[in-house]
Amino acid sequence: MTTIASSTSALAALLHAPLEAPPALESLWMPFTNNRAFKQAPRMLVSAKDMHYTDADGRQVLDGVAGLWCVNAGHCRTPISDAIATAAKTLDYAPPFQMGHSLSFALAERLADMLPGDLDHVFFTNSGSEAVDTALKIALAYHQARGDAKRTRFVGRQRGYHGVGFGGISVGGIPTNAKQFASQLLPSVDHIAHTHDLARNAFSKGQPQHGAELADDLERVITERGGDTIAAVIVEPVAGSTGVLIPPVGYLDRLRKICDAHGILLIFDEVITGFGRTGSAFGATRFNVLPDLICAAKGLTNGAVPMGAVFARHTIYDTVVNGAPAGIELFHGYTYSGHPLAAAAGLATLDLYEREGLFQRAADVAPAWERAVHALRGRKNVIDIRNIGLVGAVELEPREGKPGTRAWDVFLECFKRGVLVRQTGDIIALTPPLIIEPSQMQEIVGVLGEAIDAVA
Ligand code: PXG
Repeated sequence: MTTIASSTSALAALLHAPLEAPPALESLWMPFTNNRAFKQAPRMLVSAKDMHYTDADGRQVLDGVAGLWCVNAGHCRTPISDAIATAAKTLDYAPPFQMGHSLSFALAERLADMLPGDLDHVFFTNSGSEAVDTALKIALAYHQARGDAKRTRFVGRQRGYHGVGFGGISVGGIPTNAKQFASQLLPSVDHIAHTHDLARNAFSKGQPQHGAELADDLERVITERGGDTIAAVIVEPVAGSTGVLIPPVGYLDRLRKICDAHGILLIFDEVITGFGRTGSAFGATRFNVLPDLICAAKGLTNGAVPMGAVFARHTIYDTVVNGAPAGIELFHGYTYSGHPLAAAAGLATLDLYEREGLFQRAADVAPAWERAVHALRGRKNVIDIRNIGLVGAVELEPREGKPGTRAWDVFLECFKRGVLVRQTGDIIALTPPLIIEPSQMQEIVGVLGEAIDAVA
């Protein structure tokens, strides 16, 4: 039976449906989820405010992961909700092709003002995955516009996550994400070594000391393929999804230098590192390395409306757009590029970040965060702890023959005890909203410690 939930009260009733009368779960095909297990034992959220979710049992759950690395200013912030409501009532939708509206232009200008160096043009998408595929296309278009069309290859990195488009899974370095689709990946992609090195860097605080030389793996690909065939290298400044891999001191600078020496564009995928996560506006500003293109999403709208973006250096826009013959310069775009609700959310979000000084706040509380997460050192099965800005990760010894199951059980234990964390492999990732209080850091780490102890 289908219930049409369209009135505000019907929507509210659905959201708050107690577990005794849950909606039927079968029809929804859930993303990146074990559907069968979830539908046997669902974990349903009904509302959120600031640092907490409320679940279907009415329990308060402390959000240790900012939703999914996106709710940087905390949940249901009134200025953002109000901005979205105003846009929805004033300009619900405007076509982005050959038409404009002031919100998307204003947001682009605002972003250009806060971006480092000459990154000063913004192309809007609706997700991080779309931002990645857009950046790859812009890289190809740029070289073509320069009359260097033989630069068609891309280089990604092992353990990179760049979303789920065909471009993103091709440059990404997660074999399980590509396996089902291996027959149709992009044809000209190489991967350089990742930087995770527990033998040398276990329990590093902030950037690990060892591993700058791993950037030289790019030289291997250049020797093999020819530097003049490579369009772009794409990396996350801090790899998030594969378990918080923090760049060794000097690594990103070295990557930049090698790219410069060979005319290769450097793309930073900042979908998680953007908007304050590392204690600075972007990873590029935190690590003081200027990429040619930045992919963003998540914190751009505080997660409240889907939106992604690519930020481009001046010369890239200038070459592709001003160098083109009259007519459309880039054959790319989305029906919802710069959607009014998303742009309104973005403007309100950037205001809130600025008004509350949240990027600086993340930097200010980072030492307390570091102390809190590293206090878990010495617990059973903990083989590494690492942190940067308001990101933390606790890596566990995998169970023999059952990788990932130990951290999964820890995730479940934490949720049972009222804290939401994120599991990836045998790593627990922590990325709380930037408004977190010291007592809440203690609560997250305390519960995580109990959960680790409770799980064999
Ligand atoms: N790039 C990076 C670096 C990401 O982290 C994407 C691209 C794709 O964004 P969209 O909006 O298309 O999902 C992401 C997404 C996790 C987790 O648990 C992280 C992401 C998505 C799902 C789970 O770490 N990041």
